[in-house]
Amino acid sequence: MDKPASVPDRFDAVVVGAGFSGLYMLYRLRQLGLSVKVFDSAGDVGGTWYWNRYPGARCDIPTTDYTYSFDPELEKEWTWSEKYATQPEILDYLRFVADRHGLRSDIEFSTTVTSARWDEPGKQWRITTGGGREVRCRYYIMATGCLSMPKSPDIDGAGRFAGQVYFTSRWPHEGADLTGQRVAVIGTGSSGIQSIPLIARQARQLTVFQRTANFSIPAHNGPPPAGRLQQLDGDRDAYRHAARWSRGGVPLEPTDVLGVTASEAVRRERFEAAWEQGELFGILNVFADQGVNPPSNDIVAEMIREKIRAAVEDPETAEALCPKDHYFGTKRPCLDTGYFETYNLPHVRLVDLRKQPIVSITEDGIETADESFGFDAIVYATGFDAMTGALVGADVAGRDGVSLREKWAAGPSTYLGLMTAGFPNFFMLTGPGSPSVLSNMTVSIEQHVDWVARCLEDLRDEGLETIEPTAQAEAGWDQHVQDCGAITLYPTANSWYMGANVPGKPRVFLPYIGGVDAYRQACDEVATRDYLGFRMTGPGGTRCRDGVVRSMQPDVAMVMEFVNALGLPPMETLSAADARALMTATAENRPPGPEVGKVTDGVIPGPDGDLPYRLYRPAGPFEGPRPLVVYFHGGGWVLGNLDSDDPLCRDLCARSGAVVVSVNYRHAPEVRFPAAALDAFAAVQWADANAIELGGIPGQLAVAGWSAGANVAAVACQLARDAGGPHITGQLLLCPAVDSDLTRPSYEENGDGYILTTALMRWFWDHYADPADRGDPRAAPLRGDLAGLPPACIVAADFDPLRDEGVAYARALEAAGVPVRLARARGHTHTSVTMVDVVISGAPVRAEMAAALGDFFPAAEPPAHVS
Ligand code: N01
Repeated sequence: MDKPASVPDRFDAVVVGAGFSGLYMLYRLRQLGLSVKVFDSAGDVGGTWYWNRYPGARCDIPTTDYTYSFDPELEKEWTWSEKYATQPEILDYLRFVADRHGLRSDIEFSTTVTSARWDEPGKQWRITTGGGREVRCRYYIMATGCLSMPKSPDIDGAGRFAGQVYFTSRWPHEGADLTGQRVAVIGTGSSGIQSIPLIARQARQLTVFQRTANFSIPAHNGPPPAGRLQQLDGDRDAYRHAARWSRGGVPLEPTDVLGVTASEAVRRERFEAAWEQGELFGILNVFADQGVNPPSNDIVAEMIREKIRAAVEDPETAEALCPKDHYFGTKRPCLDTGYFETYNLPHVRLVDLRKQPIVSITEDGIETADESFGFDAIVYATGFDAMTGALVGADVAGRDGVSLREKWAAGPSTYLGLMTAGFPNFFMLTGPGSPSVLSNMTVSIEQHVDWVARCLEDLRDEGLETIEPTAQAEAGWDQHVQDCGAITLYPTANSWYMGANVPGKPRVFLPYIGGVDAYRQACDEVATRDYLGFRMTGPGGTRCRDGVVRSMQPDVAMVMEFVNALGLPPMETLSAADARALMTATAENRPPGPEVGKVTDGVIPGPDGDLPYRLYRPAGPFEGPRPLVVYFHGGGWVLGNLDSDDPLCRDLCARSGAVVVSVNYRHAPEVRFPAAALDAFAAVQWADANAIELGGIPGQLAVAGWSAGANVAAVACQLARDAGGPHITGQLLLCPAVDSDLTRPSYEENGDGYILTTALMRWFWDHYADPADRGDPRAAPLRGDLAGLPPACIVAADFDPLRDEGVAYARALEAAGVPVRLARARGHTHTSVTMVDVVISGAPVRAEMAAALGDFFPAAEPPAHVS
């Protein structure tokens, strides 16, 4: 019997989009036995490949990789004709997949979803389509793609042009015949760069309006690479597995060659090989550090510019085509076929909008600041409101009626790029915060779809009805996504990755750059840890294991992984001499730290003989006196010397503009407590007495130290107060050891696996002080009288066993009336902040330390700039 028209259809799941992700989602949901409806405003399957039909449209990942892997039979039945297939061939492929699996019967084409509302009492979504029809579903899945919402042409007068107007992203299905016409192309991203050579073949006159010159490398298209086919034919499963666990979704051996240290010959060889290969991941992998280190990036960028200059005959045009305003890779590089050579054709002209901006589009052409151009056709290759445009444009409102647009007004916020709090049972495929556009999309799509399918299956098995991330888990993931971006050069560019191409869009790094492999691991971990960070509800109540899946800084995690893989013996199992040798050996190849003005070594008289010191004077024109910082190295009173903390001292000196005097103190077990503390106090007295000779400003003397060095610095402050001088203006304590009680929770939480272990801390104490002495404030300054001590800055690192005692010292100082700045080294370990130029995320912490020093010395000269 027919249902009355007023009763809405109900499905287990509604999917929006019938491109790569929507089709596979439908396939997987059907496998679970769920009822599904897919809506797409297009007339057929294909998603991005349905719309982007401009001449020259191809994928930019080799098509052998840009393909589904879920159906081994499909892989056998379909062969790609080219290394980079054309849009019609990719569209044919998707049609073939849809037919092969009979997917069309659950897809409604030419149907736009206009709104979606979460119905809390009904625990369902109410979806409205263009015709005003309502359907209901338990799960609402947006498979709307990352580059599907065209950016409106934000150019004055755009509506006035009387000639033909084309958008690369909405190219007419019947094609566009530009033969003999005067054509303008605006935009030189991938779409422009792919279409310009082909448009030039038809047009009588082609004028390209370029706002930003873009990096592009030749695709060297042709048959699929033989080597790749051999690998696939040899062991397809192994190849696909390697892709799933690679950084970008295409198997690739990451290089460890650093651009800055490689020889000229190696640089050239690696670059030329990547150039010849013509693959994005290859040219992004010339050097391990090109994505994070400007000088290394410049090497690759300059080599590409050389190629552009060689390809383009007119030097002025060549120079205008050379990208200079962004680091290579930070805007998506393009793959082209004859793009730069096109400008050698007599009827093709480049207009550099940086020199003559467009004033307006007129009825018959384009007016720039300098010229009026007449055209028959204008092609907009101006890009997309990427990653969020299609999602917020779809009018989705979650619990309490809050829309996604409202929630994301300051930038998207997601958990794993898959879901967002306040929107139960709402999934995004390749959403912001997932690797998506930085990866081979098909691999990322399959991973997302598989994760969602597994999640829905688990919910069903457990009798649960809804799932939604917690605020804590989501905030943690957002932070992790930004942390991963922040250690790269990507946020420096005005790219669509940053939302910078759309006027008014919040500037946020949108994709997850930690890698497909790391991302997959995080998603799997969340699921296996009982959906960590998700709240699930069902008739039996609510289930939630709240938490943050990744909170360590990504570069710290990489260092930890590297160190743990070395399999070094635990230090506490070594003799002091062997531990010292190991520490020296591991520091051998580290970067030296920033340049400073002058470094001099000397000795000072200690309580029992001379103590070596090293003085760092900042660079810069100012020759006059500077504030003075007496610094004490870390190493558990057993290890360390002037060299061990040299990069950190340089960094502190360069950032703060102070003279830093690093003093070596006597070490245990040769000389035990209280020698180190007494040496530190003596060093401070000496520095105060010799401030002028050291280039210091009398009366502007601070102490600083790391770990055990921070311990003796803190003790020196107490001894100075008790002795009535010298006057210390501030104490900067990085991850200080301030108590001998090793039972605080951080000793348990962070006791193993982060270099400084609880066992090693015990070993240090055993070497340094007898148990009977460990309550003495000169060993455990937390136990001393804290009144009247100098203002303090204490840095406590999240993954440090000593974290809680640092925090306790800050609280105790505060309680005693001492001004305290407690800085959290978020996501750091006991050692990572000191790893100058290795752990990039440590730089902001050290900047805060330098700022704290600046606060101790209000009259200090402005420091030399250190990034
Ligand atoms: O868009 P884009 P796209 N006045 O944003 C310019 C994927 N894709 O469609 O850089 C003047 O990259 C804009 O200038 P600027 C791929 O991921 C893949 O080309 O903002 N100019 C820029 O030059 C790609 O990255 C494939 O200063 C204006 C251009 O228009 C992504 O889609 C093929 C302007 C837009 O470039 C987007 O590529 C195609 C204005 N008002 C696309 N507004 C392959 O698989 C914008 N521009 C190969």
